[in-house]
Amino acid sequence: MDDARSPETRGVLPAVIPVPVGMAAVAGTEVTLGAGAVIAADPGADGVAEYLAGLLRPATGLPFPVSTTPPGPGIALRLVAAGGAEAQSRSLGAQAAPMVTGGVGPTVEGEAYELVTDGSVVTISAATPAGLFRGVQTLRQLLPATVERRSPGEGPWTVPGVRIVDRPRFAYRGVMLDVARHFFPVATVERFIDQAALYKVNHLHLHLTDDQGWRLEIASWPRLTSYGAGSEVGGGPGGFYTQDEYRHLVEYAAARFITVVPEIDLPGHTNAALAAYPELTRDGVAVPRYTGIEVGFSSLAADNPRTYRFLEDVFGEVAALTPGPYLHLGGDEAKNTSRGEYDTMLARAQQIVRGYGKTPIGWHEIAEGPLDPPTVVQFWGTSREAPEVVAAAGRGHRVIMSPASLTYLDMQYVPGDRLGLNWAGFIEVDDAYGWDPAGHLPGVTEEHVLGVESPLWSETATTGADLDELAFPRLPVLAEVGWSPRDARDWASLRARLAAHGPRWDTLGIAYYRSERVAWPVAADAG
Ligand code: TNX
Repeated sequence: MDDARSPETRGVLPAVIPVPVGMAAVAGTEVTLGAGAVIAADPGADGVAEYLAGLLRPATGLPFPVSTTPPGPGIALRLVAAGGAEAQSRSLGAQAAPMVTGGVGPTVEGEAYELVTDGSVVTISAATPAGLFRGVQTLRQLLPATVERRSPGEGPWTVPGVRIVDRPRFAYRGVMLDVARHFFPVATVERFIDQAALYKVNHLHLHLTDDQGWRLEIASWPRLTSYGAGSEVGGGPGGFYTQDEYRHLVEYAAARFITVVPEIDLPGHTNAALAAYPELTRDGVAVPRYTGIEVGFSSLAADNPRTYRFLEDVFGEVAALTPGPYLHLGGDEAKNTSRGEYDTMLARAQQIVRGYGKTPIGWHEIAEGPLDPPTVVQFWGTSREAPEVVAAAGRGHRVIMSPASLTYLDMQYVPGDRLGLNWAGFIEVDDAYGWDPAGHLPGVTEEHVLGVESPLWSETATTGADLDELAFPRLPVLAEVGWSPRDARDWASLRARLAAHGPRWDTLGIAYYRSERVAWPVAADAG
C-alpha cells in the first residue's frame, strides 16, 4: 500500500464513482438490509423501485417487497417538489440549469438527489424519477460488491452511515458505441447500457452507419440492410437491428434514464449506403462493399436529387423511432466532398432533422460550414486549438467535448496492447482523468459545454469482452469528469475508488483492463 492514501482508502468514505458533490460519514446511522426490508416508493417512483428490487433480490435472496409510503425499515424512494429537496436548496445552491438548446433534453436539476441513512431506513429523495435512479446507482455502490451477484451470496447487506447530496456538473454525459465497423448484437448493447447506467451516464450515442456497414433497418430503403449490412471490418458477416430491435434498445436505455442518440453519418462514411444504392453515387455506378479501416473516400452527391429523398426518408424513419431530442448527422472526415457540396448537404440535413422536430448534432467539422442555431457541435480533435469550434460556441452553439487524445475509448492504454488504435496517442487511466471539459479549448467555457462523451470506435473490437477491456476502467473515469465538480476530483482518491470497484466488475463479469496505474485487489469470486 502506498502512503498517499485518500480518506476512501482508509475506509472513512465509501468508494462512489462519480464522486458525489457532497458526502459525509454519519456515525451510528448505518442500515443493514435484512429479511424485513421493504422498498417504499412515492407515487411515480414505482418504476425505479422495481428496478432496484430487481437489482437487490438475486444476490440477497431477500424479497424486497415494493410498497407505497409510509416507509418501513429498508429503503425509501421519495419524490419531492422540484427545488424543494433540502439538499438542492440548502447545500447545492440555486445555480441555473444549463438548458439544452432547442430540445427537451435533461437539466442538471432533474438528476439531483439526496441519500441519507438513519439507522433503519436509507432514504433517497429527488425531484424526478431520473434523480432517484441516479441515487439508486449510488446506493448500489454503497453495498458490498457481492450485491452484483445473480445468485444468493453472503451478507451482511450493510449501507454505511452517510449523508450524500449530489447532482451532475454537465447535463450531457455520453458514451458512443460504433456498431458499424463491427456489429454488436442486442444483448451486447444491453450489457453496455447497464454498465453505463452504473456510472450515471445519461446518453448512448449509437454510430449506426459507416463505410463498412449500415446497421438500422429503414423500411423505405430496404437494401440498406438487406445488402448494406452484410459487411464489417475484416470481412465478417455484419448485421443490423430491425426497427423492433432498435425500439427495444431505446426502451431498455430509457428504463435506465439513458437517451439514445442515433447517428447517420454523412456525407462521408457512406460507402455501405452507396454500395446498396448505386443511384446515390456520383456517376450512378455501383461500388463494392468495404471491409478495410481507411476512411474519407466515400461521399453522397450534393447535385443528386435522390440524395435529399434519401435524407428525408432516413431521418424521417429514425426520428419516428427515436423519442430523444437529438439526431446526429455525422459530418466528419468528408475528404472526398468539395466545400460547396459539403455546405449544401449540411444545410439540407440540418433543415430535414429540424423539420422532424429534432436537434442536430455533428462532429466538429460541421463548425466550418453553415450551422443552424440549435445545432450541437461535438469536438473530437487532438489539439487544444479549434478556432471554428470556439467561434461556433461564441455564436451560441453548445459543445460536446470528446477530445480524441483523452476520451477515445478505442485508443490503446499503452504500446503493445492487444486492442485499440493509437492515432490519437495512448490513453492511460489517469490521462483520461487529467483534464477539464471547460477551458480545454480556450474560449469554450463551462456555459458552452453541454457535456462530455466517450466514443468507442470498433475497428479492433469484435466481442463484448473487447468492449469491456476498452471501456473499463476509462468509462467510469470519464463519467466522473462529466458528473463531478472540478474541485471534488482527485486522482489519488479516484485511483483508490477504481481499485475498490475491481471486485464489483469481477462479479459483474466485466473483463476490465488491469492498468498498472491502479493497485487492483486480487480477483473476487464471480457470481
Ligand atoms: C476517427 S472520430 C473517426 C472514426 C474512426 C476513429 C478511430 C471521428 C469523428 N472519426 O471514423 O473510427 O477515428 O479512432
